[in-house]
Amino acid sequence: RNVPIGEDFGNNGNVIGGAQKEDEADIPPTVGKRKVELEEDKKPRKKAHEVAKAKPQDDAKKVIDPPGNFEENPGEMGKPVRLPKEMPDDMKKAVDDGWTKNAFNQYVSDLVSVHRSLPDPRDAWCKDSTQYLTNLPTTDVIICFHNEAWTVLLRTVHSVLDRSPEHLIGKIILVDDYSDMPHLKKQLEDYFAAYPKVQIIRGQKREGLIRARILGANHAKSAVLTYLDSHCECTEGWLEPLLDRIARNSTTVVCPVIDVISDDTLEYHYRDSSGVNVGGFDWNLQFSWHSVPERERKRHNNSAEPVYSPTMAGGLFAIDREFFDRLGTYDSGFDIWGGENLELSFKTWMCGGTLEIVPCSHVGHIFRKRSPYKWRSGVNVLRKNSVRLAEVWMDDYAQYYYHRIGNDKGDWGDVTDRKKLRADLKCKSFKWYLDNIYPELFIPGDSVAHGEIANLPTGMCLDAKELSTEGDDTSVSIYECHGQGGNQYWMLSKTGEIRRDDSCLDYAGKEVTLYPCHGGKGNQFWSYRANTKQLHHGTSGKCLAISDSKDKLQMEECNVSVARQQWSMENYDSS
Ligand code: UD2
Ligand code: MN
Repeated sequence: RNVPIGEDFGNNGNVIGGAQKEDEADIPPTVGKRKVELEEDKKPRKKAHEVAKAKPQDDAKKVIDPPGNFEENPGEMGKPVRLPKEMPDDMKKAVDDGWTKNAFNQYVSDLVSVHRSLPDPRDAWCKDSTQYLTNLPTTDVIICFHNEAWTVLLRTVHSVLDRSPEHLIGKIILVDDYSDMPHLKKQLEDYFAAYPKVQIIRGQKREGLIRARILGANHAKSAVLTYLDSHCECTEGWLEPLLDRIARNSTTVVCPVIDVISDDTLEYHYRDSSGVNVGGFDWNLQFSWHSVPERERKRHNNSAEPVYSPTMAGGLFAIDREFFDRLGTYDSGFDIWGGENLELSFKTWMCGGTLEIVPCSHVGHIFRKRSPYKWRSGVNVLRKNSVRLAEVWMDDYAQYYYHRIGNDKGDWGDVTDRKKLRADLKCKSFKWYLDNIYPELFIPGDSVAHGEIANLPTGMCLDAKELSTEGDDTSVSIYECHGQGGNQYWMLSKTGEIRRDDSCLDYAGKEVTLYPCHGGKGNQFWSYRANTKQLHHGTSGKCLAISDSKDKLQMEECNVSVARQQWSMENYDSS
């Protein structure tokens, strides 16, 4: 129950790392394509040789058109493509297959031009090109993929070619992380033969995205490396504001604003710069989004200026190639997926760089609700990566993550080299990072108690899933104490909140729920009386108790002699 891979990780904001693994049998061959990709009359900056190349040969076996008078050029200007509710059986099957294979609506993607137009999401201020240096460095764009859908991958590459100044792109390096989908074999080389900037590199075995990115970097020659996921779309003017920051200071690592491309309709959603978020993380070492903190807002006159971000989401960023090398690129002991974004974020800040989100640069990404590809059977990959991260970079603060995973660290391999890297670079402490770069993060050691909240007579513990984006399951229940942290990990703050990261135990008169912490006490205010072991609730004056049937929580009149109101708090420190 403590968030193993395979469960929904439940994140704030967009689903990043909200994916769950699927360890299924081999992916069936692709079906269901149609001719719309060929009808390219609307694409921006079209070059003659780019036309009529988009159709994957072996996918063309079975062409299923949507019925009736379906839109002519669906998805242009980032508009949503909505399939009819009633679909013929073969079409419905093709749609379902697309979802199964990709965890997004591949059928819809196949209807949309790989050169489709997008809205321009930039603030007016960003379009004044005189603010960017004229002599910008060249970048190689590295795109790693494992079993990506054909039209989605092509659209990613074309959005780079179509919407970047040609002289700023050195190469586009496609790193195939051992895909087995047929359209990603020779057909890919054939297609990109007409595009001299595009280079394809094949891994000899499944490496995972981290080692695939290192492989890509090893083939890069340009001064700057820009990484993108294989299901992105770059918007007009995305590149210059990123390169400008690096040209001014080569230790600045930059991320675009990541706009949301709907997994279902492929609609392109964006917000103006007042809606920009920065990256954080929680003690489960999961990435999370937050609004720009006040202290950071104050540094700027204009909300479109680059903002400091404690962490990056991971997939979309640009970095000076030499600085990346100096930081030891990524830890090559990380497998498949996850944690590398925090590793790069922590060391960027701790080892002399800065990490920024650049609101003038927008790139869209298809956020998926689950991970469609195979991970590694029998290994908790994410935990292994996170333990390596914690061992090397987090000093004493690693204990909070370990507590959260029931101190079950598994086998994380050898990190001697990574520790040496950190020592050689004379990087600052994790405490420095928290104090200066991420002071908003709630530290378990600053709380009155952290760990389990157990009902003494029954051995049952307060238990709740992470608050999910959809806000579906916010109820708090009880479950036998398991000592594994996870869903039974709580922090009692000095201000009387019972927290799980940014969620708080909340009672508004009905159920006890998890709700985003608001800092206003009220329904989220609890006081623990160590002598009577009761948990008093602020506004209601009631006490937290376990029902007589011992299967749920209830709030009731406080009574010191009632055992079901007695709780013990792990790591309780009344001073
Ligand atoms: C987010 C990041 C992703 C990465 C990940 C944590 C964004 C928008 N996305 O998850 O880039 O940092 O967090 O590790 O910030 N891939 C491979 N080999 C594999 C698995 C994946 O090449 O074994 C490719 C995959 O095709 C994709 C990229 O790596 O292009 C990222 O994978 P994802 O899209 O499943 O990750 P995502 O967006 O959920
Ligand atoms: Mn992705």
